[in-house]
Amino acid sequence: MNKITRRKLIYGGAAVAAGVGGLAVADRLAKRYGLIPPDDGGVYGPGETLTYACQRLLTVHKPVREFPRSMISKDPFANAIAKPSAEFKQLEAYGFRDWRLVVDGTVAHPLVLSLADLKAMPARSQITEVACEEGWSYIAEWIGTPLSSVLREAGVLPQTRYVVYYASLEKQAWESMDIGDAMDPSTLLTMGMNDGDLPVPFGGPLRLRVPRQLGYKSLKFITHITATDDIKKFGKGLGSVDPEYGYAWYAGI
Ligand SMILES: Nc1nc2c(c(=O)[nH]1)N[C@H]1C(S)=C(S)[C@@H](COP(=O)(O)O)O[C@H]1N2
Ligand SMILES: [Mo]
Repeated sequence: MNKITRRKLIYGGAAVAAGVGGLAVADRLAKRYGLIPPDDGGVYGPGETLTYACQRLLTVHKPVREFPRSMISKDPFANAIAKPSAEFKQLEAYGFRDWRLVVDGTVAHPLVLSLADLKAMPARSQITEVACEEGWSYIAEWIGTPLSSVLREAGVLPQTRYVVYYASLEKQAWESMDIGDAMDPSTLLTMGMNDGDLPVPFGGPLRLRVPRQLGYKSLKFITHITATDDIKKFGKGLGSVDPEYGYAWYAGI
């Protein structure tokens, strides 16, 4: 039988059944500090609340782990992607000239940005690790602009609690993070990797790198970012599809 992976579960539509006992202490701690993740409710809820609350309490001021240039992986592994759509191939054929990123939701000025617009924003590069929940990882340099600079440019409103991001050019996928992670300087909208343009297999033209969490939060082919005060309005209200399959919404590393 084939190994069951997160990818097969999430993109293959299989159901998962499991039971986890209640962790009442975590629940009390989390409630006291207001650290309830959107996937608090289900069978994994108490565990997810414990993870999120502990990470938040212990690592809130800890910067992301960065690596020396000498540790950049010689042969980074690009995980399989679905067949790009005809729309994507068309955009690629024109060097992504007509590609756009939409930024909307709880912002004062919704934005429609081209790659040139994004490249004109404050640049940052960092050497961080992509760690897949399946156990492998690699280190690369990522070049882009902090998500925070785009959110500030859009005039993100004070009621914003989460940022939802969508990939649509390869498969329909979405993820979200809390406003704290969204404003963290390590959360980058990347257009470059290891001194070149971000290659398509690694998510080019635009990938959201979330190096403080597992690889699955770093969605490739980002086309839409929505700020929100109410994560329950999205999908099944769990913050992403991950919790529907038993994977944490907050996947801190
Ligand atoms: N659009 C899109 N983004 C994605 C995925 C995907 O299949 N499609 N896979 C995720 C998973 S599970 C991991 S571990 C990382 C892998 O990143 P890599 O291909 O650079 O190794 O990308 C994430 N982002
Ligand atoms: Mo992964």
